[in-house]
Amino acid sequence: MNNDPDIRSPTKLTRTKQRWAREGKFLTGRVARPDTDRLPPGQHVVTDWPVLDLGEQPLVPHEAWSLDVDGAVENPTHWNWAAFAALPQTQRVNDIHCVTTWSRYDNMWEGISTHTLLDTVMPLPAATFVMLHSYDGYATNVPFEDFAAEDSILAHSWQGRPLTREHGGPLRLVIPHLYFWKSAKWVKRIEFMAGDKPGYWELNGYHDRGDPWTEQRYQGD
Ligand SMILES: Nc1nc2c(c(=O)[nH]1)N[C@H]1C(S)=C(S)[C@@H](COP(=O)(O)O)O[C@H]1N2
Ligand SMILES: [Mo]
Repeated sequence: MNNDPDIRSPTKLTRTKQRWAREGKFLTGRVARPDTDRLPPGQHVVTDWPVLDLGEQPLVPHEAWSLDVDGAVENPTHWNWAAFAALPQTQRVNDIHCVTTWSRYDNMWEGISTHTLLDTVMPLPAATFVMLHSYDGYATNVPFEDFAAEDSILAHSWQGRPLTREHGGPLRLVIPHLYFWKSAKWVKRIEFMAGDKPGYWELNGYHDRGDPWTEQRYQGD
């Protein structure tokens, strides 16, 4: 007979792991939770706004800009800037967390909520993941639920001013509850997928989902 409690009682082990997950007992061993803490484990606050990308910052004037939304949707849609900017506008204020350990509080975004986009393109039930494609060749994948989350926004403005080119203007995605590499700058195409596929950083060692609260920094975390 095996008296190892973990083997004898797998449900107890599972419960313990779930409790650790709830309490945020992860890589750093620090406890941080989104409902009681503001800073995820291993992060520090900055007041400037660092620029991170692959080194190419595409210049996309409004006249040359367009957005295609396709894949597993009922209503594939192509927008030019005027049509996209005419969609209902929303604001979000949130904190962003980069995997390189900086976090920036109280960013005010203005743009189109992902809900508004979803209302138009009507994703099929098969659409479980979303790939963001950008003008610089960057791509990143996110689960459908994260893309559709209440805090996600396709932003054209930050702190009341148009998003600068270096930060992804004319339009970037912001999914504040995931590490910032998921927030694609210079978005040009949004592809709804019937399964998961890695994007640029996900192919290069980063975690597939990237939840800062559980320190999903790298593959295997
Ligand atoms: N198109 C595109 N989007 C991108 C990137 C990129 O290289 N290209 N880098 C990502 C990474 S790693 C981070 S941390 C954030 C940085 O955004 P910022 O430069 O506005 O701070 O953008 C993300 N979105
Ligand atoms: Mo990043």
